Amino acid sequence: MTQRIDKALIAEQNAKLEGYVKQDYEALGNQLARQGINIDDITAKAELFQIAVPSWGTGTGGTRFARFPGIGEPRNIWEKLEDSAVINDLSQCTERVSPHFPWDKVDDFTELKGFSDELSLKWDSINSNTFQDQAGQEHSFKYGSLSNTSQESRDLAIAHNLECIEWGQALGSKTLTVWVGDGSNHPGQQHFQHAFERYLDSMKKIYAGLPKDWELHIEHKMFEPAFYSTIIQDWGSNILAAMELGPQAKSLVDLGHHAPNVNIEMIVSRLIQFKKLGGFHFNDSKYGDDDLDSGSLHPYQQFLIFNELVDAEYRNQEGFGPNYMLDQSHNVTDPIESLMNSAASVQRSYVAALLVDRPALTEYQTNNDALMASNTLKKAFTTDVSPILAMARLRKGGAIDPIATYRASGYRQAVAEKRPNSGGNGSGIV
Ligand code: PSV
Ligand code: MN
Repeated sequence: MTQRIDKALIAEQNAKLEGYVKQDYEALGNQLARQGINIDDITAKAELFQIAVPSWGTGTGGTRFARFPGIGEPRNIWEKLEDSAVINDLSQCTERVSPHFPWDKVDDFTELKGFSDELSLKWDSINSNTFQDQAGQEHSFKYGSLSNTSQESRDLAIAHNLECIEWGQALGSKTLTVWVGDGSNHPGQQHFQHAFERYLDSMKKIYAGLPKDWELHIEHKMFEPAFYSTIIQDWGSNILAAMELGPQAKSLVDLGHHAPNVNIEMIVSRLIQFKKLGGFHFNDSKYGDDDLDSGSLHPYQQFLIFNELVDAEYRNQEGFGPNYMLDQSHNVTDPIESLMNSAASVQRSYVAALLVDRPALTEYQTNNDALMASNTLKKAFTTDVSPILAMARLRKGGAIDPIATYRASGYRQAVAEKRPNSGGNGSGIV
């Protein structure tokens, strides 16, 4: 039987905190009213906010060195969905799950869709995987997939992306995200232009198979697994490829995939301007693609990205509507807890960005008042919007305190009994 969090437990836990939340909400409401902001308008927007959970994020991650599996890890997509339902039941902002194929491949996609419907979950972008060989694979991806010098390997990679679209259609998804590990490890190993031409040629074949109401998201990454050059290493190559393919192709920004200190919010602005912002993979990082929990290290950067996104929403920017998703690796925490925390952290950045006084900011920018422009952003960022987030969850039937309620439910221990340790403690990055 599907393991769920009892609604009565959520209500019981909420009852302990509801009085305090209402007091804090009222106090914040008064504070915002002085700025001409109606708190209920902001809460209504917070209630609409959605960020997808990556199916692979529900398992414990690892590094190149080792992986230390947690108890009760999901062993297949059915169990990953079970965990995702718990995350959404408590957080009320993660109704979509993003699958990764062939990791999540099943024999019967209609059955899978039926199960996700039962759990009130929907499907986000489909992620293809041509960065590793599958058992018995005839033509290897060792030297690349969509840009491989071998036509046979390229054809295999193209065919896989096309089957991903088919499976996605069965699930009701509308986006294919392509991230490839193609690149080189030695200077001179690869002819940059020819490799990029082969990549574009393959992508054109995938684009041709895209249904009219779908988008193709291209994800760039600076390095890893290739350590010298990567075919789509930055947003420059990314947008070039997206422009070459056509309007249904857009760029996806994974926060961990840039060089240190890169101004990601400015990249976001550029992509918005040219109608090429497809979506995000949120995570945080200190050194590279660390896949730390979103907002755990650079909450101001996350807020500044949302400042651009809310600004685009505010200006009704044409062609704007990116997908939001988490993509992080939980090596030392319970993935369910990390995903709930991270979803709330991203939602917090969104809500705080809604508080920015945009007419005032425009005025300061026009008058070159750098200090006050910066203070306008800081004022919104430093406002503690926790009561809005808690109220949004409460109004939607979620948990005021998702982590405490989750811990009180004993869910992890309960599933641990049904899901014996997979024993998969070899290395592996997810
Ligand atoms: C690559 O590092 C990445 O960010 C891509 O989104 C992959 O699909 C995902 O991680 C899987 O591990
Ligand atoms: Mn990613």
